Amino acid sequence: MSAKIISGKDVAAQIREELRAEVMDLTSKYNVKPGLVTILVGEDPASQSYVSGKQKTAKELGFFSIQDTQSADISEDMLLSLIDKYNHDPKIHGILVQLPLPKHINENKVLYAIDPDKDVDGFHPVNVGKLMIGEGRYFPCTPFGIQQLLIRSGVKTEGSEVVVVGRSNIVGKPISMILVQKAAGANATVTMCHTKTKDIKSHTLRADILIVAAGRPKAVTADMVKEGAVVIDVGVNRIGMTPEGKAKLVGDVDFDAVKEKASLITPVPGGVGPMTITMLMYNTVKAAKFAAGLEK
Ligand code: L34
Repeated sequence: MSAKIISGKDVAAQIREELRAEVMDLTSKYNVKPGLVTILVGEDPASQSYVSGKQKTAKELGFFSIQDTQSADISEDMLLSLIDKYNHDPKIHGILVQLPLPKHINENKVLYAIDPDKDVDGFHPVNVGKLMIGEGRYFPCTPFGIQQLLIRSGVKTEGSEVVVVGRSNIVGKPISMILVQKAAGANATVTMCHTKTKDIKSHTLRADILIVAAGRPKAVTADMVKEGAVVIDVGVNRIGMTPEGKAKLVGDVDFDAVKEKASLITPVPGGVGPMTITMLMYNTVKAAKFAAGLEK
C-alpha cells in the first residue's frame, strides 16, 4: 500500500480560515481583538523561523501582535519582569516564550511566571494538571495540532491502539494525555515509548496510530510499522546541506519507506509544523474570548 499524505498545511489553512472569520466577528461585534506576544530570547535560527511564522499568522488573522526579541544574555529576573508586564497588559491575551531558552535561565521558572489564563502554550503546571483531569483550557499547540489532524482526516481514535515514541513535556506526554481522555477525538489506548523501552518495535508494530516525537532522523523505519497504520511524524531535524547551501529538513520517520506501508502519513515539512502555529492562534482566540467573558 502507498500512503495518502495528510497535508498539515491544508488542514492548518482550513482552521485559519475559520479563525479569521471568528476574529472578524469578535472585533466587529464585541470590539475584542486577540492579542499575542511572542518572546524570543537569543538568535537561534530555527526559533527565529518558528516565531516569525507565528507573528506572520497572527497578523494575517487580524490579531494585535507583538514580537519581543531579547538578547541571549538577558537575566532571568529581567525576563520574569517582562512576563509580569505582559501578564498585566489588557491588550495581550496570550504570552508565548519560545523554547529552548539559554542555559543560564531556568525554563520552568519562566513558564510558571506566565498567568495561566494567558498561557496559550499550555505549559503552565495549572494547565498541564487540568489537561490531565480532563478540564484543560489550553492544550499544548503541537499535540493539539496532532489531534486536529487526526479528527479532520477522519481517523478514528476511539478504541485505537496509539503508540507514542517520545516522552517530552511538549509533545509525547501531552499527546498521550489528550488521546487517552474520555472525549470525542480521543478514547484511545495509549502506549508511551522512550529511550529506556525494551524492544520498541514490539510496541510500534501494534500501533493503529503511530506518533513519533523522538528527535532523531529515521528513529522509525518501515520494519517498525504495521501495514495500514496512520503515521504522524513530529520530528524537525536539520541535516546535511542541499546544493543551494541550505540544511534539509527531515522528520523522525523514514518517510519514503514508511509511506509504502502506512495508510496515512504526515510529511516534514508541511505536516505537524504548520498545525503547531495554527493551534497557537486557536488558543489565543480562546484566551481573548475568555478575557471578554465570552467563554467560560
Ligand atoms: N514555547 N516553544 C514554545 N512553544 C512551541 O510550540 C514551540 N515549538 C517547538 C519548539 N519550541 C517551542 C514550536 O513552535 C517546535 N515548534 C515548531 C513550530 C513551527 C514549525 C516547527 C516547529 C514549522 O513551522 N515547521 C515547518 C517548517 C519550518 C522550517 O522550514 O523551518 C513545517 O512545515 O514543518
